[in-house]
Amino acid sequence: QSTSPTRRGALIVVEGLDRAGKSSQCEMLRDSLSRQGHVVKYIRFPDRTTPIGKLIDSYLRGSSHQDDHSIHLLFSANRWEIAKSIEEDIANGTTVIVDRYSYSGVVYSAAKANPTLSLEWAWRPEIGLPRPDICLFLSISPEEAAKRGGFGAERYENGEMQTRVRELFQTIFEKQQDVSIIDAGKSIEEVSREIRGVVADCIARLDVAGALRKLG
Ligand code: ADP
Ligand code: 2DT
Ligand code: MG
Repeated sequence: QSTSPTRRGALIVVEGLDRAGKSSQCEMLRDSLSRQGHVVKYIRFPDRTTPIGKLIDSYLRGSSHQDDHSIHLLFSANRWEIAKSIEEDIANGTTVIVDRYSYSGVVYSAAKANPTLSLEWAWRPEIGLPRPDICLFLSISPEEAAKRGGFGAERYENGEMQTRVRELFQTIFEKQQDVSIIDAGKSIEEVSREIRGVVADCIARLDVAGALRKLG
């Protein structure tokens, strides 16, 4: 029987515009880490399966209306309701890959240009959530993303919103630590290779004795 303490998992977040390739890359990363023997979970926000997630889903599909602040707090609450299980998984050695997180949370809300919904206001409810060990920003212009298929029918899926979201992602990631900006305009295979390299470095540098940190 080994008596060495469990090596903690890594918290890996993937962010970017709609059609930047997040979900494709999360799946490829999950498969690649699994093949290397890691225990891996792939989750996404919003998690539309919970009661709060169902309110969010209805809002995104345009079936219900919400005040901008109210829906913002529901997106945040949807992370808080899953935060403890993420922390437990990480502590038990599972690496968790997260498709969208607090960064989408603040930029989509702030992109609405509501005078009382600034980036600073939007960030407050995120403080204290598990802090990613690495955030991969899949950087692509709205024009390049548009070439990957037309807009869907959901709220936010329009050119004007995507352009503002893109600008705000750039604003917040300039100041954020532990962010790796990936050129998402390259081929799926090239992007995947770059991500695997960044994640391997992150896992190698992980302070396995140290607990997961918190967003501040
Ligand atoms: P997201 O989750 O960011 O919205 P997806 O992974 O669902 O993006 O990809 C959106 C579409 O673009 C899919 O049809 C996918 O096959 C395609 N795609 C993803 N990455 C690339 C890439 N690097 N080059 C070209 N097409 C891509
Ligand atoms: P997808 O399920 O296609 O990724 O779209 N969003 C997401 C927010 O406005 N706030 C958040 O906190 C999160 C996680 C981005 C989900 C849409 O919801 C937006 C696109
Ligand atoms: Mg996706």
